Amino acid sequence: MMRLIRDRRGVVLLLVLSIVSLFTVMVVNFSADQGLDMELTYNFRDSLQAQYIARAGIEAAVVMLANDDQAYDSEDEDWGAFSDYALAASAFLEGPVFSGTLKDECGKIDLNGLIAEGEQEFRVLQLKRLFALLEIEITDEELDDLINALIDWLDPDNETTFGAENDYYESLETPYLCKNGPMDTPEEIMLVKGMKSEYYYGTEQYEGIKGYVTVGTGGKININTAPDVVLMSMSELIGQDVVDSIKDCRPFMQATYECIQGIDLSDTSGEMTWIKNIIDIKSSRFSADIRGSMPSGAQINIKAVLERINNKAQIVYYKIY
Ligand SMILES: [Ca+2]
Ligand SMILES: [Ca+2]
Repeated sequence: MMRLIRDRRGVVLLLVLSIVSLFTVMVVNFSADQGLDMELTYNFRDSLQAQYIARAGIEAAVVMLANDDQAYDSEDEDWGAFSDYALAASAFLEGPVFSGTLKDECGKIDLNGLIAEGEQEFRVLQLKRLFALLEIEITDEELDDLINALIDWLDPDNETTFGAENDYYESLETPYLCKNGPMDTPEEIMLVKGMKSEYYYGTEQYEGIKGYVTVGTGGKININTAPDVVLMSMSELIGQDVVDSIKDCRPFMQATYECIQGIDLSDTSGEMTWIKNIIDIKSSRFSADIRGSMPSGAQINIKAVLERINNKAQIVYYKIY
């Protein structure tokens, strides 16, 4: 127990050090120049400071991931309790606060995987099952058309049989080019022919795919963090009983799955080989959603996607909102 407490203190200290170094850079002194509206200056200063403190929170997440045990990734690790550590670390800042969450992206379906060689058949079925599990209101024909258009959006060529390529996108009222490459963010799917915002964001009747899809993970699914519907989307053979068994076995600290009941992973069928190939216990991409707040009430949010390769974590992109 003492060991645990000391370890936790270590994490908090690590976060504090990483943010203080950034935070000190931002204590800009605005001199009260004649004719300057002081209130406006203070507002500007506060929102700038809030932005820096949010950015410092992102840096703290980067440091946390770099120091994490990379043999496996599970929400029972320190990064899964990022929000608690963020609050503890903020206590050292005497005024400014950063708060937010650090979440795994590798428990989601990588949309770019749809054109993975040799796996397309399984990945198309996986996406179809996701729509069905979420009970999204779309006909089989509409879903086929959407997936064909998505494949064309991703594949490098400009030829199509059932989907949509440049000819279609250039004919739109506001024309744009077909991507013909991997998507940079999952929201990009909104540009694809046949996609509707309710499929992504959901409605009052059903949940959209937003929380279950991602890009850039390489297509593996971390079964330590994957939500129920993502686990079930992998195969018809994975029902609620298998999902419950997987959750009972968590955390998987090694890539051995004997603990899972309800499916026979020693089976050599194509379906089971696909499942064995897609499941993983590690993550390489995470998303941090951090808010920086100043005592004056000024607040800035930053959402960042972080990538970790070997012992290095870095920001892939971030947006301020
Ligand atoms: Ca880990
Ligand atoms: Ca194409």
